[in-house]
Amino acid sequence: MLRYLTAGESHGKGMLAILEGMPAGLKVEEAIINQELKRRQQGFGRGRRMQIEHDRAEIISGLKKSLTLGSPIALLIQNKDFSIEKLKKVISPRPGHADLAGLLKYGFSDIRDVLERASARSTVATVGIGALCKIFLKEFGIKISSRVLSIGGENSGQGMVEKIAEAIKLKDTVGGIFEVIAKGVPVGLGSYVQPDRRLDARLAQNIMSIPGIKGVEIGLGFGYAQAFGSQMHDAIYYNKKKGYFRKTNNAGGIEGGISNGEEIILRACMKPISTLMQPLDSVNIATKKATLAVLERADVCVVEAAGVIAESATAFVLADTFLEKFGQDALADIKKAYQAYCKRIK
Ligand code: EPS
Repeated sequence: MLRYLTAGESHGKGMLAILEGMPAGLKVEEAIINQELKRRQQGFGRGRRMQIEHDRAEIISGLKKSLTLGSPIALLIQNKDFSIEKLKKVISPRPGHADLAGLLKYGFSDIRDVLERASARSTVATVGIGALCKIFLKEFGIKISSRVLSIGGENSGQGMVEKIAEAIKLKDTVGGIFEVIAKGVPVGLGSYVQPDRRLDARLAQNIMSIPGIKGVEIGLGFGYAQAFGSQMHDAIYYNKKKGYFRKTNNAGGIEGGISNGEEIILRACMKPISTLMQPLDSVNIATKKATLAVLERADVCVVEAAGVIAESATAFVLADTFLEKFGQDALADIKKAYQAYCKRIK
C-alpha cells in the first residue's frame, strides 16, 4: 500500500509530506520535484504570495545516493512567509471557505486557526508527493499532463486570459475546468471486486480532495447522460500488431473500475477562489452582528495550478494501484512482474 500524510500551516515554518510504500532502487532527483513545485506556482491570476515563495523541497529521509531505500520518504518545503504567530485575528468568515464550519467544528474563537491549515498552500505537499509518484511511473512509460479547458465559461485561449484580466480589474475571482491525461497506463489497474478498489472512485476521491474542486468526471462523464448506449460505448477491435484496441475513448480509459489500456482522461471543475476583494455579507463571530467577510491576500484564478495538483493526485493513485498489481519492495522485482504481465496479455 502506498500512503501519504501532509502537515503544515500556510504561514507556519513549512509544509511536510511523508510518502510510504515507494519501492527501493528508484533514482530520485530533487530537481524534478522542484520543477513540479515551480509549475504549481504558475499561471495568470496568481496572488502576491507566489512572488514571495520559491518552493523547493528538501528530501529529509528515504534516500541514499539518490536511490530510494524503501523506507518512508519525507519532504520539507519551507515557507518564506512564516508569520503565523504575528498575524491578526480573523473574526468574519468568508463564504465558500472552511472558515465558519471549521470554527464551529473545532470550537475556535479565531478563524485563523482554521484557515491556516485549510489553505490551498497545503497542495505544495501534494505536488511533492505527486512528483515522487511521477518519477516512479516514468520507469514504466506512464506520463501525466494537464491543460485548462475553460475559465469562467470561456474556452478560447484569448477568452480565458481576458476573463482572468476582467476578474483582476473587477477585484473578483474566477474558476474553470481542467483536464488531466495519463498516457501509457497498462490495462488492469484498480478492480471491480470492492468499491474502494475501483480506479475511477479512487481518482475522484483524490481529485475532490484538492481545495476548491466541486466536480470530477471521467471520460465523457456527465455527457453519458445525453444519448443512447450504442452511441456511447467504445467498441472493441483486435489486430496482431496492436492487440485489443478501441477507436473511441468515451470511457476515459476506465471500465468496471479497471484501467482498460486506453488513455486515462478526467476533468474537474474548480470554483472561483472564495477570498474576495469585494467581500460578501458575513457575520462577526464575536458579536453576531452583520459585517463583511475578511479581506485576505489571495489569488484571482488558480485553475492552471489546480491542473498540476490534480496531475499529482492522479500520479499518486496510479502509482498506488500499479504497486498493488505488480508488487512492492524492490523496483527490479516490480519490473520483472510487469514484463511478465505484458507478455501474458499480448
Ligand atoms: C497558496 C498560498 C496562500 C494563498 C492560496 C494558495 O497564500 P496566502 O494566503 O499567504 O496569500 O495564496 O490559498 C488560497 C487562496 C486559499 O483560499 O486557501 C499557495 O501556496 O498555493
